[in-house]
Amino acid sequence: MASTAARAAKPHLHYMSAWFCPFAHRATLALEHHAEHLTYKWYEALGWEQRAATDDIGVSHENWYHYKAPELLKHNPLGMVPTLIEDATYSGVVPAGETPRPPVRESLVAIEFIDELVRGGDAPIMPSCPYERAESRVAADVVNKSICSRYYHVLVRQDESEQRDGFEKMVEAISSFGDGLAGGPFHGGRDTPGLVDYALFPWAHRLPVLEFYRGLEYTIPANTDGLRAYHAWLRTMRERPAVAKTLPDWDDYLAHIGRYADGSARSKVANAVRDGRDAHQYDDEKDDTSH
Ligand SMILES: N[C@@H](CCC(=O)N[C@@H](CS)C(=O)NCC(=O)O)C(=O)O
Repeated sequence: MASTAARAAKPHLHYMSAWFCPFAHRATLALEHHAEHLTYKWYEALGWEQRAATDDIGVSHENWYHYKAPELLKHNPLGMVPTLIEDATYSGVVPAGETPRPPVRESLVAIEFIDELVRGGDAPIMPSCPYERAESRVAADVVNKSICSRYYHVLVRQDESEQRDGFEKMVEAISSFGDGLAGGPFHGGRDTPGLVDYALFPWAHRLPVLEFYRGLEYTIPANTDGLRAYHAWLRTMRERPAVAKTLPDWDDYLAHIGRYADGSARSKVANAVRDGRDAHQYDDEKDDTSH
């Protein structure tokens, strides 16, 4: 009985993350959103090293993951962050009669999982209505494919016309997201951030990277109602204390993402985009960086 009670207490998670990773940032936002209702331990689980170029990519080097934390690989052999592991499973002290629980992976799933784990806490991330939940999931998927994936397209593809085309399509999608704020402050007209806001924010925050690496003509414009609403949303999101504390150091991030901007990064996402696919179309085997 005592051990069952321990599992039901305030959840404690082991969080495989990486400071630069916008996918992991989604999980961090959800964890901080519900920080009063759970605790977590952060593991910096990925590291990069420079190697000689294997393709003609215009630079003499490539950047590969040389390090994946043993804890990450033990619990998620795919070696992807974010990965969340429950405390009992991580420590191997699973209550008698119970079984270890599977790791939680995939950033959009992680947001929903964290919300469910604390039963929505004081301000649920997911709507209570099943129809609205379904709609949120579809909207988050649209944001992921039409905005987040295009960030990698503009960075990793080295052909200027491809970069421009990806950027223009991304701006259209951002304008649609702004329309979906429906008067705001958050997606769907909500008072507190939900799945779609957290799905997009890590990339929205990072988009000024494009101005730095591609030029001022890659600034997100404010020439439609939707885009103006988007900019207001972004300011509101950044000002929330639970969001502000999750932001990576900007100079460090700029240096990190330079690997994507010169096409030299070799991650699953970067490999897919180098190969001409969208970032969300990476293949866990074909694009794996460990071989
Ligand atoms: N679809 C995954 C993508 C996560 C992802 O690409 N994470 C990167 C770090 S930003 C990673 O773990 N890469 C390891 C690799 O490519 O081997 C999600 O949404 O969680």
